[in-house]
Amino acid sequence: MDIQDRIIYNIGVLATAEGRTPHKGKEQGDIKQIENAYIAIKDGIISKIGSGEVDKNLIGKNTELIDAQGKLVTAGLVDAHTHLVFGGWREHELALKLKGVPYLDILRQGGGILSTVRSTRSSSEDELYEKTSEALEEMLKLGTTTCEAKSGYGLSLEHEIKQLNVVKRLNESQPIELVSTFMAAHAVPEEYKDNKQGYVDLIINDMLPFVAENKLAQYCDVFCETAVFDKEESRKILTTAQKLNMGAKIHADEIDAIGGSQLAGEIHAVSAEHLIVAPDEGIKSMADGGTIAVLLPSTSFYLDKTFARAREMINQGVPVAVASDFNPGSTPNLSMQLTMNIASYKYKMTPEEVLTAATLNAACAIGKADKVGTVEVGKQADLLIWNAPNLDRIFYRYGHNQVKTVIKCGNIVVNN
Ligand code: IZC
Ligand code: ZN
Repeated sequence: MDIQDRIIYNIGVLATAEGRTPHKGKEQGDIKQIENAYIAIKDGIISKIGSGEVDKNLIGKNTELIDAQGKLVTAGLVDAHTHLVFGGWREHELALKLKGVPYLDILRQGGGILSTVRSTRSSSEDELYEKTSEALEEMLKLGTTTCEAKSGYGLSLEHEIKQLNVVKRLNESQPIELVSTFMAAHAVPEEYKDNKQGYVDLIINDMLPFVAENKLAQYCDVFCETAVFDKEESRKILTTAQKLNMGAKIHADEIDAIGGSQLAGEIHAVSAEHLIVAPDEGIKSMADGGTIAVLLPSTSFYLDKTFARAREMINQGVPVAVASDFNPGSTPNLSMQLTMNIASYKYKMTPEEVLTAATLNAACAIGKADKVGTVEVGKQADLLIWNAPNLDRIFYRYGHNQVKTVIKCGNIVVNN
């Protein structure tokens, strides 16, 4: 084998899922752990994984040797659900929330998502770009190396495109790899308040064809929820997107179970997300339809809701991913580490199951598992060196940043 660009050696434990397809059931917790490991990297790709002494033939005078100091190494974290690009914040809603005003009531009163729509519409593309860059910088320090980003605060062709353009520009200008999801069906905009059908038609006839033709997003998502979009409206939008070669995602059963998880399975959606109150039929439908459950534990925590029935989903053969859901309303949290901690404590998922959920299964949910989500020869060298000696430690401790070094495509991009 040739001389390598970089070799990470003295890895205490290398912990990773394996493969390119979602892991479900018992496989959800199948993690390979190699002690005293090393990883060789050539042209940004993992070229060799070994244990013990590094093979001398791999080391040339230009090979950079990185000492992992006996620490844990995993794949970079994949955040499969964020509302990344938005204007303003909504801290004024905290007092209402603490008084017990429900999330959907705030939205019905023209606040919530609609308040962020007003701030996003009045922000320029450059302002959104700057604000989003700051969030991404934080996320990178916390170990996120790949991230999905939904539009849905524009709610008109012009402003949705503005959000999608921000993601496109950021994909080229900073290390975190971004995957775009078009989500004009996030709320009914104020100007269509009395004409929801007109807005659904606008999405189907004008927005979706434009977004697909200009390759502005790989996925389409709908907020299938009481007083937002019902099951049949969601079906129309998502099946139109599928015909335009976009993958379907759905915000399902976050607050009320109105058929979102059943629909996800019926149309073979790539993922259904939230699922806080998913009924048995919905879980079965997802298992039958090959849909990944993208669970958002920090949202349950922040909205003071119950937690999705992750164990039941795993038992029923639904692959589980976890994501931050970073957004200015229902969870202004961008840390995948906090998300993973809450997933473990509240879903009762093991560290191994959560690692799969935050890497391989998350990568599958956004169509990136051929390149990222595991530490294997042939995959991109997206790696984290943790400030911890083993996998259990990063779940046992919580609340501070436990990532020490972030490597994206073979390059060190963060040294905390
Ligand atoms: O801005 O409130 N649930 N969409 C669906 C959200 C939460 C984001 C928000
Ligand atoms: Zn969301």
